[in-house]
Amino acid sequence: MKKLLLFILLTFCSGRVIAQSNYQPSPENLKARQEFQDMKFGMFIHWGVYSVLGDGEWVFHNRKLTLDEYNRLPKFFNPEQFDAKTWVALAKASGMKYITITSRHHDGFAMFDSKVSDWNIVQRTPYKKDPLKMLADEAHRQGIKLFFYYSQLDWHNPDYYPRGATNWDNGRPDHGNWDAYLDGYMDGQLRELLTNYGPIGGIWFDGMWDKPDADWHLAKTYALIHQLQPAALIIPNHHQAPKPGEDVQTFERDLPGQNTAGFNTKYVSAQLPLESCNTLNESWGFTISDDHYKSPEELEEMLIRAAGNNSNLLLNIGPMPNGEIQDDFVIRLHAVGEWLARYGDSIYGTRGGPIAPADWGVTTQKNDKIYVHVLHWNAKLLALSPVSDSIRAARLLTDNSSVPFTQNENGIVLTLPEPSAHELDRVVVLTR
Ligand code: FHN
Repeated sequence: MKKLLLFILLTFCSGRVIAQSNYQPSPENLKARQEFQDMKFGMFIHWGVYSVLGDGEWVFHNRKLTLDEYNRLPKFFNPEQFDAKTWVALAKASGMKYITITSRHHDGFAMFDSKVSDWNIVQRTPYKKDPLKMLADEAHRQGIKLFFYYSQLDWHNPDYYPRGATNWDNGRPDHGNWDAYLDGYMDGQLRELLTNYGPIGGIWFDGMWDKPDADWHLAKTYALIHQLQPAALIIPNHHQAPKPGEDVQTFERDLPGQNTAGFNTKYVSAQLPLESCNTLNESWGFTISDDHYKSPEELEEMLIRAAGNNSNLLLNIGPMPNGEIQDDFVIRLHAVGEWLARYGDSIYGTRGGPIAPADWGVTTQKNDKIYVHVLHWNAKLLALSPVSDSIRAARLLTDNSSVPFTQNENGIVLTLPEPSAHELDRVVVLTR
């Protein structure tokens, strides 16, 4: 009897692993991918106990702190001003349709109520509450999707061993149980995130690049996620071409295929939804001295160019240790939200357009419309490469006024109106 049970168990488990390597996304998952692409704009939030030091999320590593030193930090982390309602409302007012928040970063500190270890906000901080639960409830209430960032890299857990490229001597022993780290600790926490917070958008992984050659038990972890929530999307920031079981390809500080950051792959999936993440200033986690804020126009152009490259934009802010989001972020995000209230039709629900992105601008498309986003073009005439459909009308998005055009086998020529004062993006809507 025992043997039979073991046989059934092994067949079931190995079947799951094989099923993941021949991954066929479920209908719910395919629907979620479409919805993900339609959303176009998300809020990335890096928030952890490191914010107390105001020096970014890598401070543990960058200052080569010891475990004993870093263990003191949670005691100072008491974000009494945190208000989930305000955060979600800000995302909405900014025109963002989803939020991706760090459930834990490379310091391994769980910003949620985890029973897997006591290295978490409920047990180690005076705050004692679970902000991710409050955020998840509020996101469900306000109708915004919530994704959890999860760092596979861990600078705190001794079982993250052998250690990777970012290793330093912080007082951990020179031994550890890698399998226990992955199967017990990490999968245990993922199970918590996928069962205690209602339906979530997905898991955004980061940190595999620390040990690119290690066996990360991906098939097992990915199968667990898809089994617990079939619609949850797996979004890995491993900087490589997508692997079986992954649902979205993400790029860090780069548009798809443009490896200006130096660590992204140039491979762009033709099947998976695409996402590009970037920062509002230059930092991910709260950095007190970073005032290099991008202007609303720069942020809008980033979003427009992402959409023109068939990608979402996930724009990051790093809240303060008291739980507030600084005004410098709020003001700029509101401005982007106002721009989207006017121009959102040319962004939401679109896919990359039929004309290749160029310095002058990009195109997006939805149903019978092609949106020509003219960003940098001073001349009256703009020549576009040929498209397969014949164009019936060309109008300005903002006032519906007609835009003169000609079309032949060599392409389309638009006679552009003068931009109105401070207009970043002249959007010409072509109807086919
Ligand atoms: O090391 C992290 C970094 O802190 C931040 O989380 C970014 C976000 O994409 N990802 C990592 C670097 O690839």
